[in-house]
Amino acid sequence: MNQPNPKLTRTDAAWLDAHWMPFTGNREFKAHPRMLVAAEGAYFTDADGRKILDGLSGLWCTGLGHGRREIVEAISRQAAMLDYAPAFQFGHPQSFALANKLKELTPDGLDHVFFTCSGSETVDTSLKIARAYWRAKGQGTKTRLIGRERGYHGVNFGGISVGGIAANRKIFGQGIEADHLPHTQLAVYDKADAFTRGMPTRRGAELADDLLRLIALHDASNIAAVIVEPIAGSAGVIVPPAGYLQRLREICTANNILLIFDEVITGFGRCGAYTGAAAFGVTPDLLNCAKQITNGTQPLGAVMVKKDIYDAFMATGGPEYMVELAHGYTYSAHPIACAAGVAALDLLVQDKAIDRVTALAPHFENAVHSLKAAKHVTDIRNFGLAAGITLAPVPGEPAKRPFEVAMKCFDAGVYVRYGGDTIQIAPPFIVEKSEIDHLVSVLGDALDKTA
Ligand code: PXG
Ligand code: PLP
Repeated sequence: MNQPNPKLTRTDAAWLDAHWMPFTGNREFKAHPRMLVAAEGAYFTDADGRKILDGLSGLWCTGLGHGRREIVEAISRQAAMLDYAPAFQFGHPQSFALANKLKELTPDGLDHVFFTCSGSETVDTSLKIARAYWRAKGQGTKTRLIGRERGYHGVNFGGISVGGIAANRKIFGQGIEADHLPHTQLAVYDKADAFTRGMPTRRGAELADDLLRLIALHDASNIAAVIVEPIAGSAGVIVPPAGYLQRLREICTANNILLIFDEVITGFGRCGAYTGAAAFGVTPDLLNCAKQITNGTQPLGAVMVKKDIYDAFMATGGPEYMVELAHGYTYSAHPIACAAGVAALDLLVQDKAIDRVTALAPHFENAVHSLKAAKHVTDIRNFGLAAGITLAPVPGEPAKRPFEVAMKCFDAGVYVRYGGDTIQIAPPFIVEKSEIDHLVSVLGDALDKTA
């Protein structure tokens, strides 16, 4: 394995302060740096040479494990062959190969792919396409966007407007015109729904009917799209109640409203299917993905749209030399990112990763639900290889306990993610049952040792 450059592993405060780190307690981190210097398979290596089990697949993006040779080689070959090509008005073969691969692996009908460089850009791109689509169809009043409480749609202005995590919205001023469906974290409404395994079946589909209230309030002639994550990931793995997504689909179709699935986390394996759409049997009009496409090795996202949407732009775009959609990024369909995507999706298929997630899911479910009796735990939700564990809050400091638990896990050689009042786990698809057991046992100890 490559050795880290000791000159770059300085941890003195003056050196660390130059980087304002994202979604990080900078003061805490810089006092107690957790420096990762290498990774292979299901493990990181930290600056002290310790092996750390990767319990969240990076940030939900490295399901095939780290350092996969085929992806590394594809990246290096592409960097040597064509490091960059202008994204506007020119093409290169990798983007077309990747678009066709995405089309193959996702539900029928999502036939056209617009590339971006992240999940957040993907979300804002999808919202812009939705508005522009209605305009192209002569229905330019359809501009309002409907998200959902507890939804995470990245951090750009469109994404935080439809997003439903209060802390990510409140400090940034007013966003674009949006409204929100109620969240589907059932145990928050009724404790009897805590510790539901997999998809809730007792109730919850009726929460989709709130869309009818929003339509009555704003009128469908003013609404462009509804955007939801099939499973809300960041908010703590909130699994859709049985029938809920079907109901949203029916109401959107009946009222001429586009349905966007934000599959940045659920796409390409996490649910034991290539998409959440496939796992739950509901096809959206636009499907957003990112993260797992490249196995986390290169920043890349994609909006997939139905033929009717693409065709509407082609039909109304004016003379053929004219741009049909005034949107795109310098790095849209970056050749190295696309090469990584092609290699990673090939591996996903070759590894039979979907079968592996499906086979591991029952073991994972039993393991995480064994924490029901652990200290502080008030709810556990799971699906595929993802789980969210809600902890009783320290009064006034809901994020404190999850932080402390995650740090204790890290000290014990296991990385789990904490956000709000939850701990999230999402091990790589290549994980062994014994590693799942180890992860859960370390987490259980950390919970017990936390005040
Ligand atoms: N949509 C969804 C559904 C996401 O989960 C984004 C958009 C934004 O993607 P980018 O690439 O701009 O970060 C996400 C990202 C966590 C966690 O710990 C989740 C995300 C990112 C980082 C951490 O839950 N989701
Ligand atoms: N800001 C300026 C001044 C630019 O010139 C550009 C792109 O040319 C951007 C922002 C957008 O950058 P990107 O295309 O990487 O999103």
